[in-house]
Amino acid sequence: MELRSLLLLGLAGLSAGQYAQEDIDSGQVLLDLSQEAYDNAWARLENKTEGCTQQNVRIRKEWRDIPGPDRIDFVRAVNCLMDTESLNPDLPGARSRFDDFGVLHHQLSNYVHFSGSFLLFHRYFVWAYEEALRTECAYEGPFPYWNWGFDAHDVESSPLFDGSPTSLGSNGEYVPSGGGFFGMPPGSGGGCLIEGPFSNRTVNLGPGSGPDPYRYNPRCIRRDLNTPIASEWTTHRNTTDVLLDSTDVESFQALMQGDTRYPEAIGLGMAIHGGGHFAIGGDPGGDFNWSPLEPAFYLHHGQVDRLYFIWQNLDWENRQNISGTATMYNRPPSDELTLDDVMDIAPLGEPRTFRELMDTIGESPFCFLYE
Ligand SMILES: [Cu+2]
Repeated sequence: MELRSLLLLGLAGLSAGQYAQEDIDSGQVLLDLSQEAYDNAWARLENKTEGCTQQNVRIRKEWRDIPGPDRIDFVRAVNCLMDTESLNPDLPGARSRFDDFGVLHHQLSNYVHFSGSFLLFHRYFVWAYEEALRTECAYEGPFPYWNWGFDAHDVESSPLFDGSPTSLGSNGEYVPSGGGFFGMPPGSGGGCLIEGPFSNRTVNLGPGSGPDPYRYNPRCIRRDLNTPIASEWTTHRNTTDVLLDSTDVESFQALMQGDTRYPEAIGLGMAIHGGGHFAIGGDPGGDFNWSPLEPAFYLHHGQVDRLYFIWQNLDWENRQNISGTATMYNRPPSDELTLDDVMDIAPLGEPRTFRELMDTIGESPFCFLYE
């Protein structure tokens, strides 16, 4: 039987065994599942004439599928956000609208990771960043994500990090004995960005290990690209297995984050979510609280949200739930979140219920698809 017909057969019963390992490893199965999810979501927009429609829906794209001029304009818009006044005038280190995203992430870190809000908080957070780029800095191109598997065996050559004008800047300068997070091999950088976009910018807040997190602490952006981590945790196989092995949102978010409270996630180490973060590494990219101050954060979490989009839209009727409590690892213990609970991201956006955030084409507030 052909792959296509296998795909059309009961998606609820997907398992890795239905696919040839070489097609999983090459990224072909991931692309096929992505197309299937896109088609399903597109069909849900059929006959809609108001709100989010096939005419006005935005399509998010992989960085290398975005034309050079749009990539350059995206970098311009991020720089613009870094030059736009902060909404937190009372915090000495928050110098810009770009910094505000780091501040909110820092404030919520212990509630939006390894908790019931992980997927939807980050969906809303990345969208609010996209909105800021569009409304305050006139970005009009597609919003990008990073499909890690393309670069997992050579992150240094990634079009995201090759240092060209159409990248997000280069690796950091090599610093011997830098890196080595959690016993993993060190990265190939560790110092300040050498060249390209953002190599002239400063990080204003953090690091997480510092005394007062909101003090003004200007320093260069450091990056520590790490191919050993990427090739272990963010390959096409790693990514596709999460999609194929997750039967409900509880297992999906556990496998995505390597949540060791779940037997099936033990052995996944930092998993694809942590793997993408530490494949970039450095300061602030490798900082649990302040990672959004690294411009590549939003492309990494774009891919996290894309996988959530794919997984949801492969079986939309059954995949609109949340699972988990309001605190990280449920420490301290807190109530199970419900769809009627509110995600507050002030001052970056309106309070929204988790129910409103469930559908990327649900139109209040979202209207986007991933190709
Ligand atoms: Cu986060």
